[in-house]
Amino acid sequence: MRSGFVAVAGRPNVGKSTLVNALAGGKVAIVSPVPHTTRRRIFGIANGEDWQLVLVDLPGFQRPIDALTERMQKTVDSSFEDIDAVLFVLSARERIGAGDNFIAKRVFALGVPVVIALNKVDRLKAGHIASQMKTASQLGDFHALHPVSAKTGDGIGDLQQELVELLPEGPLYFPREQRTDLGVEDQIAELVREKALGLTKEEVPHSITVEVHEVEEKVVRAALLVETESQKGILVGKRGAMIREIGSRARPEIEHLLGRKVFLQLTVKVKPRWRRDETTLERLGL
Ligand SMILES: Nc1nc2c(ncn2[C@@H]2O[C@H](COP(=O)(O)OP(=O)(O)OP(=O)(O)O)[C@@H](O)[C@H]2O)c(=O)[nH]1
Ligand SMILES: [Mg+2]
Repeated sequence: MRSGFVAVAGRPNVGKSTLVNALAGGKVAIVSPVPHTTRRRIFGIANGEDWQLVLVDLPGFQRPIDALTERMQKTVDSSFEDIDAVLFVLSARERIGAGDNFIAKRVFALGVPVVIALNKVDRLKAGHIASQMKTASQLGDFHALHPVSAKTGDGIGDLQQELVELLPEGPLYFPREQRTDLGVEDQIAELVREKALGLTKEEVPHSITVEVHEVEEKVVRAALLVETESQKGILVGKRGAMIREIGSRARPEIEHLLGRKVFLQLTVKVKPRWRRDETTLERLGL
């Protein structure tokens, strides 16, 4: 039996969570077009006949600006301990530059194999992919470099196999049927947040957090917290249209997760400066 942990590092928005979902063979982490979507460490667990690969999805590397982002970056830093390999994710659609170099310095100094995934190669010209691969290969002494598309699944099988081959002998860390370490309430909170992120823009997505209050047989109650009255107005929408839309997008996925039909009751509350409030962040598990 081979098993182990692979930390997923990279700049915000390069597709780390999408890649973790693709490698884990199902949705464990939420995804959105907004950078800084992932706020906490989430395990995505993939199983084979004689292996278990635990992908450690992380927030993107960033310069902290408040208590929340400080905690996010600390999560990243502390997750590089006790891992067997790093999956360093780059976006083929962006210039590989200073941000990636900064991360490269960190991950190549860890003393574990680094596999580079050049993501988002879908619909890119072969010449462009080749030149991005060349730039990526200069980031450090990598173990392997895989051009992939987390979105279409292109190259994911090969990448998974590569990571599995790097795993040491080890035990089954999680039961085979478990795909993530996140509890059900946290998974529900994340799904609601994902739908809210997809429907808002500018500063609003960053000001949203979700608290699940109750998961009953037939009802799930959750609150979306924002920082200002005007953000609350946006999330509620005209005659409640926005919050209804968030609910109708989140409910099917929550039902899929729970394996039963539920009524999803969402409310919106203002909690000024929650991103700077350590007590609230602690309570939210961030
Ligand atoms: N075209 C294309 N888009 C992708 C691919 N992978 C991810 N995306 C998109 O890129 C955006 C960011 O994806 P995420 O998976 O949330 O990125 P992330 O690196 O986890 O972002 P943070 O958690 O904010 O650091 C989303 O809009 C995804 O749909 C890909 O292979 N191809
Ligand atoms: Mg993410």
